[in-house]
Amino acid sequence: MLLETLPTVKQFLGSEAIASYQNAQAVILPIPYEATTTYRKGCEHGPDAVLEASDQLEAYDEELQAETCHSVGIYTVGYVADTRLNSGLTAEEMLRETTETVTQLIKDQKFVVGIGGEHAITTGIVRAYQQAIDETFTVVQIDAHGDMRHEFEGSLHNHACVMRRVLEMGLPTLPVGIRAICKEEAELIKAQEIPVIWAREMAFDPDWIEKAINQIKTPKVFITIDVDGIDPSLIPGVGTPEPGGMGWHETLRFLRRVFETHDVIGCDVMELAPVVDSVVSEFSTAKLIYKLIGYHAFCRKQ
Ligand SMILES: [Mn+2]
Repeated sequence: MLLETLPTVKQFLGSEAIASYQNAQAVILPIPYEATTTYRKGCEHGPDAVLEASDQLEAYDEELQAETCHSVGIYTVGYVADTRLNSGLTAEEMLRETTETVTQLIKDQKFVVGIGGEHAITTGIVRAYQQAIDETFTVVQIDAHGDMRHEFEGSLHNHACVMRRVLEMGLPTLPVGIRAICKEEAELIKAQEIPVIWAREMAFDPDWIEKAINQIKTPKVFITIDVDGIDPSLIPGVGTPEPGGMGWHETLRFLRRVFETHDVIGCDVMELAPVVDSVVSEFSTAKLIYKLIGYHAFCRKQ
């Protein structure tokens, strides 16, 4: 798919986004895809809510002491895998459309942040990186759930299966913040010795961040964030909320350390499902995305 054919959207940071596609180092890719949500629906409206909320962000980042958007240039491309318009397409077709678009963005040397949309679509993003890069990379997953079921409710592309598909691609993973899995996933974690950073352990271990960083064995990393990994008191607008999630500052500190120690090739931030009459979830998600772009710009391993 050619980028020019994608529908135009509201820009991340609104009028603050001053870069053209050509000049932007960071590109936001909104993916309003929702097909298999099992509990609370609405994540296809996540990207729009984040873009709307991003208008309220401060351009200046007090931690990084910079106006990230002016240093980097951020451009938001049009929607891909939009189930609001193309509900007839299969999951495979949606994944293919996503892979094609991300492949183009990688070719144009953009730092991509995908905004979901359902977590299932991450497979399409990761696939693009695997095809473009000839070395292996670790997929760091922030999530409440394992998402490692072989299939769920008859679908291999259910959001509860996304990390199983990633494992099948032969990529190592580091699941972080996990606090809900089924027996099948528990057995898989044991059998494949997947280095899970459990939410219950991080709550009592002040050294969890460095322990987690040491578990990443490849120089390159892709970060996938299911916003339900963060505590629902901070981001209640998710499909399947789980208590006992990651705190705001520990999430940011962990992410910053990943950027400082590894080469982050791309990111996505998935599963935001807006809550009526509350903007806290989408604003926090917008801020998280701005932090990812800021850490990539100012903290990355050279
Ligand atoms: Mn997930």
